[in-house]
Amino acid sequence: MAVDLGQMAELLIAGKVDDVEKMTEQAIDDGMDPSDILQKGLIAGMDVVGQRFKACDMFIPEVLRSAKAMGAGMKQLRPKLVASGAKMAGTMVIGTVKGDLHDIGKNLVGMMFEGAGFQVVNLGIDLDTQVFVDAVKEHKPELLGMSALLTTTMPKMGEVINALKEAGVRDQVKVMVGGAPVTEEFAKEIGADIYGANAASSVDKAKEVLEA
Ligand code: B1M
Repeated sequence: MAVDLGQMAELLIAGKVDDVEKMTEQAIDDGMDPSDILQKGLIAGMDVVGQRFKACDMFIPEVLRSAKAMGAGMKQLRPKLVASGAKMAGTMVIGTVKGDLHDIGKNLVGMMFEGAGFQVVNLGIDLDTQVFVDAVKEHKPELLGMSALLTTTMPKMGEVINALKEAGVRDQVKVMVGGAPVTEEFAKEIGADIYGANAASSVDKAKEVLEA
């Protein structure tokens, strides 16, 4: 019987880590489209978690279980999502800015870029401005990606861009910013090159800018 992605979303909401992992594995074995599993199963569940969290209908420990379930599913999906990336399209350094611990979306974006053939250096979360600058100097990436999920941490992205200028490396790298509260307008305001609304469209936009 085909895996029910609606049920997968419900299990994610309920924080059933092992069940979500097994179901994702089953869906992959059944030959389901990895992007359907991601969108209609995992992300659909996480959207509901977000709504309930906002409505104070779910609390941090429960949200963390759901996030863990999402991570377990993504671990299974990862090889499928990156499999299509045959040739190296360039290097991308990505991280979540200082004060921000959210990493699910950032990791997803990183996976999509791996899938598109980029070598991805994932720096992690809660990163000092200088860590981004040092990583640009060390890895000399074509692309620097920053993620922020909080309105309070978004300004850190502008600080990193300014620090890249001060370090004399701003012209060597295209900067992409994204995350739920980030907008195209904000990206322009802080001088980013690319605004990424979601993982899939970010890859297309970045390729357009890098190939221009
Ligand atoms: Co947090 N949290 N959280 N949280 N959390 C949000 C973001 C919030 C919107 C929830 C809400 O109130 N509705 C709200 C922010 C409000 C605001 O600032 N406007 C919020 C809050 C308030 C908080 C705390 C302050 C709560 C508290 O302690 N009182 C706290 C802050 C901790 C901190 O960071 N310092 C907190 C903590 C947490 C947990 C630790 C419990 C957990 C994070 C676990 C983890 O990441 N490992 C958590 C979670 C899970 C969420 C929600 C529910 C889900 C986020 C998520 O993973 N979404 C979130 C509500 C929501 O967004 N619906 C919420 C799924 C993911 C695939 O989507 O991350 O948006 P997203 O990524 C997308 C796009 O945004 C884009 O592509 C991705 C894929 O399509 N994208 C990029 C993201 N980064 C990109 C980078 C790019 C390009 C595109 O280029 C580089």
